[in-house]
Amino acid sequence: MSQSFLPYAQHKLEQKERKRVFPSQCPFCSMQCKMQLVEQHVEGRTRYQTIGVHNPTTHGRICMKGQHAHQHALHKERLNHPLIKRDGQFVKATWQEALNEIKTNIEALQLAHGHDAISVYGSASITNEEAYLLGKFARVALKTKYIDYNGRLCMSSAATAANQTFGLDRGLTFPLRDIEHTRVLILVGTNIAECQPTFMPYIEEAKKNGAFLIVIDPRSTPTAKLADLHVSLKPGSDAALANGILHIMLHDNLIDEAFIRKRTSGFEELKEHVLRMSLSDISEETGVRAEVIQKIARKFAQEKTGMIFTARGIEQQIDGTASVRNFLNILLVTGKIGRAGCGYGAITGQGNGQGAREHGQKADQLPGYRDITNRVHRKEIAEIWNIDEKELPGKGVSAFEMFEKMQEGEIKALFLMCSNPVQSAPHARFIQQAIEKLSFFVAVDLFISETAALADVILPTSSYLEDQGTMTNVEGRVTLREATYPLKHQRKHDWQIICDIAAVLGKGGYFSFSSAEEIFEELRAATKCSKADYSGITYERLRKEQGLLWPCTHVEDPGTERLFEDEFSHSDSLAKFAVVTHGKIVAKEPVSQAYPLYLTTGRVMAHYQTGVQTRKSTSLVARQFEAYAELHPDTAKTYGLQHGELVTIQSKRGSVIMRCHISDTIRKDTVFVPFHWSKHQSINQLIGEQLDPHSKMPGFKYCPVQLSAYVKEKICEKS
Ligand SMILES: Nc1nc2c(c(=O)[nH]1)N[C@H]1C(S)=C(S)[C@@H](COP(=O)(O)OP(=O)(O)OC[C@H]3O[C@@H](n4cnc5c(=O)[nH]c(N)nc54)[C@H](O)[C@@H]3O)O[C@H]1N2
Ligand SMILES: Nc1nc2c(c(=O)[nH]1)N[C@H]1C(S)=C(S)[C@@H](COP(=O)(O)OP(=O)(O)OC[C@H]3O[C@@H](n4cnc5c(=O)[nH]c(N)nc54)[C@H](O)[C@@H]3O)O[C@H]1N2
Ligand code: SF4
Ligand SMILES: [Mo]
Repeated sequence: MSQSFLPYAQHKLEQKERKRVFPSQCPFCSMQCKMQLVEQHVEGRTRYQTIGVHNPTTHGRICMKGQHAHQHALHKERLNHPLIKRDGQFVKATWQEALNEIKTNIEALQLAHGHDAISVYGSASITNEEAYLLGKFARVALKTKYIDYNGRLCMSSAATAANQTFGLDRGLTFPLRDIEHTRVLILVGTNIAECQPTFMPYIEEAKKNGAFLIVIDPRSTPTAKLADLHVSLKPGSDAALANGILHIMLHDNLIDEAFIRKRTSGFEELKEHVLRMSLSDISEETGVRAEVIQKIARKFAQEKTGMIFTARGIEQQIDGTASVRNFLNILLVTGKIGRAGCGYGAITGQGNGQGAREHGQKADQLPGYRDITNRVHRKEIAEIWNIDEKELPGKGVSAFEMFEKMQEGEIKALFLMCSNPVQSAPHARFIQQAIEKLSFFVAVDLFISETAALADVILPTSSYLEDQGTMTNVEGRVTLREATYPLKHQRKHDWQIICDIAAVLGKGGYFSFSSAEEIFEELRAATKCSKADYSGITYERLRKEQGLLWPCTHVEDPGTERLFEDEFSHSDSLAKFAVVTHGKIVAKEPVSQAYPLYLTTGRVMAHYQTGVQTRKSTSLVARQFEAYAELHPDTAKTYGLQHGELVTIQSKRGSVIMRCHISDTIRKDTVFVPFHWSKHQSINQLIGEQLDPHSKMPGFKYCPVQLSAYVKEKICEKS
């Protein structure tokens, strides 16, 4: 019987039954927009629609990426079962076979070369529960010191700077709604309009209330277009610019002396240092006119309230930590932190960019921001994990340094969860070679990414639609991602995979969890009395209260919206000024005749990270299907390039080929390329291996390059 002949009531019932609604949160950025996937069967076809759901951070808004996220999660190329590589080809395997393969290889390698022969590389796109468990897995099941994660390439400079200046690292020191009440906003190297689109209404509201918006970026991005003052500085010159601003503030006495006296230390050294600087030198170094530097300083100092936001533009530099600290100096000299309408915001990037850096995935860290070299902290965690403190390994090395150890042969195996370093880490060719040298490599992913393709075993995991857990969003708000879409085929959650491997390695007793909530309960205990205290947070409270901002120390604690109102987190309660001698922090590769332009890299609205997910989405690919090089019209003219023509971009390490996108939105000395595409468009082939000495962040936003029109004959010559 065809549907149209069904009795009306039954017909309605079937229609209703055929509509299913699945709650989740977007798998992409740190806004963690709450959403629902609506699955509807209409006339024999299944239709999907993603709709926003009200919540205190994004109020039901979603952007184009969130709207189309299901397209990758439901894509036919999603991995359905474990794969094992045999004679260079992946073959379908059962979990038993895959787990046996892992057990045999790990045990043999550790027997021959010690525990540290195995490394773990994690992610800030997994849940808090999984980030916590991965850290425990490395230390308790594998007993290796080598664990780090992709957040090292993301927020490590901001985190290090905040720790050094304030003694604590929580992305935003205030709740988002405070933004509406500020008088002046400085955004440094952050393109919120494309990278956290549902954040923008907060800034728009502030502007409506009269706030003055300053955007510091070498490009006139959609964010910069909203600015009252767009400062198009030379890439990599943020530390110098901040010194210029400080120079004027101190020279003109535009400072909050009472705040400096009561709440900070190290001011005299800073004053002496910045007063010695010459504004004309700084203007030359930054490419920013002295009057503009003066305007920023005066505007920010003279308004009653102000906020500074940073993101990867200033942070992904080999002097990123010092550069951020210098902007924090500006907040401190003007006394603009710890009260309403004021503060610092490091805009987190990945969905769990905040939480995943708190619970032990970093080389030197134990849960709750505990220090793995601190005896007391080690004891506290050893007790929770029911092991002897002496069994805990020591400090490892940062993400890029782990690849160096693979290349050197010290690390023999890699367990990779939720990252694609062959495309996202600097000096991509080196990364690929380092991975190829491994004796054994396991990747856990949704797809066969560029990196997973090199693995010996790939394990199929669940997505944001299926995997429940907590995610700490841009605000520092811990949210509960409900996820009820059925787990299909042979896929398992990341946390189940960790538990299963621990079990075959004989450590199942430490990993006997049967739900994410059970892991969260252990995480609560493990973070109790730590800097990032989650002990007052429960799943029940998260459901009822729609998220809680940490620290949250007991079940009656409403959470902490604004930090540093009375004291900073250093033992003396004071914030620390830093003397930043720009230009002398590290020796950067200079632009030269051979490599005369600055390359800077970043993102476009429609794609996410290495593009493994968004390149599977037809709607997003339709908006942007390939990489491009953004060039100023005068630069294009110098190199004889037309809009849409192919250009070769070359650095000391490699070259890429892509189309020119000619636009006056960029400085004449700068080229911008997004990093979402692979192979000959993978821009990280060009980026250098130098790291920030404090945060170990690579310089993704600064690389001297040469351009040339791509000539087809070149191929012919070779062939
Ligand atoms: N659409 C989209 N959204 C995303 C992501 C994505 O991949 N796609 N990824 C998420 C993640 S993980 C992150 S970390 C965030 C990143 O968010 P953002 O940091 O905002 O994004 P980027 O494009 O990397 O860089 C920001 C800006 O820095 C500018 N910039 C480059 N060099 C310099 C410099 O030397 N100084 C200054 N002041 N600015 C400079 C660039 O022109 C760019 O506009 O976005 C998150 N959201
Ligand atoms: N040139 C340049 N390079 C950069 C940057 C830049 O601005 N410029 N930005 C850097 C920054 S900020 C970041 S954060 C990094 C990001 O770098 P990556 O972490 O390498 O990037 P992603 O594309 O997010 O990789 C995530 C992988 O995990 C898979 N995945 C998705 N969800 C899950 C899950 O739930 N579980 C598991 N197991 N797998 C999953 C995806 O399919 C994908 O293969 O890139 C950095 N690299
Ligand atoms: S990409 Fe970010 S802003 Fe867009 S829907 Fe997802 S979480 Fe929200
Ligand atoms: Mo990131």
